[in-house]
Amino acid sequence: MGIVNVTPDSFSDGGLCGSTERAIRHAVRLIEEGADWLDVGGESTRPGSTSISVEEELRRVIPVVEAMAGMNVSVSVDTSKPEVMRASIAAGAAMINDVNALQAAGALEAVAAGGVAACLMHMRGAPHSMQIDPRYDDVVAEVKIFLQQRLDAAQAAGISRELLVMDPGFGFGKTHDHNIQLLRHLDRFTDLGVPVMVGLSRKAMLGKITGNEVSNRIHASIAAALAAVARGAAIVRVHDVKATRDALAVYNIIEQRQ
Ligand code: YH5
Repeated sequence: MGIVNVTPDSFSDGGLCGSTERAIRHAVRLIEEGADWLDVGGESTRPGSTSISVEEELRRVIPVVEAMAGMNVSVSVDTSKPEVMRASIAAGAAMINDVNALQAAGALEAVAAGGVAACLMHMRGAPHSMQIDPRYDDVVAEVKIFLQQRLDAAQAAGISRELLVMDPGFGFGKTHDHNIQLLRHLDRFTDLGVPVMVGLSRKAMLGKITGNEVSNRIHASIAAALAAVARGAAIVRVHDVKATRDALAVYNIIEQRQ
């Protein structure tokens, strides 16, 4: 799954024409690199970030989702807002990727009514404060219980289990050690019976290990993606689609999986 961020162009007048065009060009490139899915997001959920309005998020995301219709890719939309979920589904999205695991009022209903897939991610706290001293007794067990509860809630709301994906949420309210524990023990999530997705690409934990800035984390990201797939991850959400595909092609042949 290739990442398509739609955030305002800091070089232009703050209008969205430039950033829409840039996002669409980037999406086309990721399709050419072999992405099966594109994850389109208009709101930054990086640590410390603050939220944007529904109207602003719709203005950023919907033109890009519409442009992807008819291209050879499935579209996921990274949002926590039910209004954005509904509009994205109407525009052709096949999955809602929610870092808030459909906990907003009306979110479960929006996905259920749309009949699309959903990725439920674990986050402790909210983006503006989640990295302030996160604590767990047993991070793997606690994240797993949360995801189990959200899967049950989604099913109870009428979303078929076949349409659900889960994600432990690397970097979302976790220390470096929590992130390492989650990746090391990722195989413990597979018995919940839904595909596991991971987002490790270019994240701070890779910077901490290698000492590299975000612009130079591609090799570390590949290593993390392979480690996740080796432990049962079915979907890897990445910036560098071609490099990840090449690495997985080699890995999968060795593991006799293709
Ligand atoms: C995720 O893990 N992450 S947005 C900080 C970085 C690099 C990347 C430079 N949406 C996930 O990608 N959805 C995001 O440091 C996500 N899983 C799912 N399902 C954060 C992001 C990033 C943040």
